[in-house]
Amino acid sequence: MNFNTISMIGLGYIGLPTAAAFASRKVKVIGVDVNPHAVETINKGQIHIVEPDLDMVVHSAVTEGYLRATLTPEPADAFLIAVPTPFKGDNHEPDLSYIESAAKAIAPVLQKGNLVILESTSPVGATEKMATWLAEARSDLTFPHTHGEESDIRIAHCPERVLPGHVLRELVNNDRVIGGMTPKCSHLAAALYKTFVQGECVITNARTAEMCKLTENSFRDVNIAFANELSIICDKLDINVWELIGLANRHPRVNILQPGPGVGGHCIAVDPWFIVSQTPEEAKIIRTAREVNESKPQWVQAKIQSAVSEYLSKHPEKSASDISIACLGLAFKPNIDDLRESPAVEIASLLNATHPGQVYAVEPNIKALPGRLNQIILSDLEPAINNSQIVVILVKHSDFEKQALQLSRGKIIIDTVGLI
Ligand code: SAJ
Repeated sequence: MNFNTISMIGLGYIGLPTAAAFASRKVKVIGVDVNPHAVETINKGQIHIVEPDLDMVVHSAVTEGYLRATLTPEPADAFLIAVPTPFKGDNHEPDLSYIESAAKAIAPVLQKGNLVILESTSPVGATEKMATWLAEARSDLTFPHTHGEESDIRIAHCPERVLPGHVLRELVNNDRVIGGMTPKCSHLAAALYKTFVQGECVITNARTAEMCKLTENSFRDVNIAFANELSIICDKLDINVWELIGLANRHPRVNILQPGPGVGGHCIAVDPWFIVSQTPEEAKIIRTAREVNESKPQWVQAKIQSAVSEYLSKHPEKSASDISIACLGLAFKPNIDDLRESPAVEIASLLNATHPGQVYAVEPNIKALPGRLNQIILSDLEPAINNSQIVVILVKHSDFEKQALQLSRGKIIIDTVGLI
């Protein structure tokens, strides 16, 4: 089948680069988003998110007429859905309402022969659920969950697996897992991705593809939890964890990740819970890893509190309100502006609520602080460190690497990322 026009539903961190990748191969792409600001910005050939080189690719796709954004779905040969799947409630249950809304929005324009692909990270069974929502809205069409290979509409789950900051390169080069609801669905979806994917398009079924994405992020979470637990153990035993990991990693079959202030972002800090919420009795290591990583910010806060006490014991004439703290970095990982689920923001927020003295935050990639850091001053590196007695390094931004150590001489330093 020829894909003359494809429609991307959701023009965020994944949807927009994917739409641009298709458009750069001269496929007509209709991008759909509920956010009018995103639609307007894209139609001007600009972007509303931060991702290296994406601005150039979107600009040429729009000016050459291959990419257009709109608020309402229009007919196309294939629909790709890349909307958020956060969790709801206290039990970390996945919230599929964005997928449901997307399915209901495209249902009126679906035509016999169309392919629908779910790219959003999803709990196992979400693709089948999406098929039932589409079928409910279009009783005149047949779908794979009831009509198998004979269905009018083909459906597949093809999870995105790209690393923020390297999205354009990884979209093209990474292997792609293609989970069709039937083999024909898989083959059609693989043919579509071959438009721009140079990695291998590996075919499986929808449930395995859903679990594969959750497995990848849980694997990373478990491994980071191991490093974070080691850092707490080493702190207690007075061992430098960075040196220890460097030494252990010289073993040919050991490859320990890096400890940090916790795990952030909208993927690794979220996706493992989808496995835990579906199989709570069985997912023991995955749950514990989440708990270890989620508790790391409180551990860092306790370290800061001990540093305050240590300072006060040496300066009995002072009180905690005389002590200023500089927090270096707020983003969820180095050299990006994204604060979502950031452990650094959580630590700053704990200080905002509890520390009576001044707290400074240094985050070169943002222009304003989130509202919940209302007592904190956003500052440049040098004045923040000069004005503080305690320096807490929360993100390994390359901007900090040159100066942080020199400026921090004589201060109490809490280095959660091994910068120094
Ligand atoms: N982190 C550590 N120590 C490490 C590595 C990372 O503490 O050794 C922390 C980071 O600082 C950050 C968090 O983990 O707070 C997550 O960062 P990351 O770079 O590991 O991953 P993300 O969230 O940017 O992207 C992940 C990727 N998944 C995997 O590497 C298995 C990416 O390929 C996925 O596409 C993405 O999640 C997603 O969208 O699901």
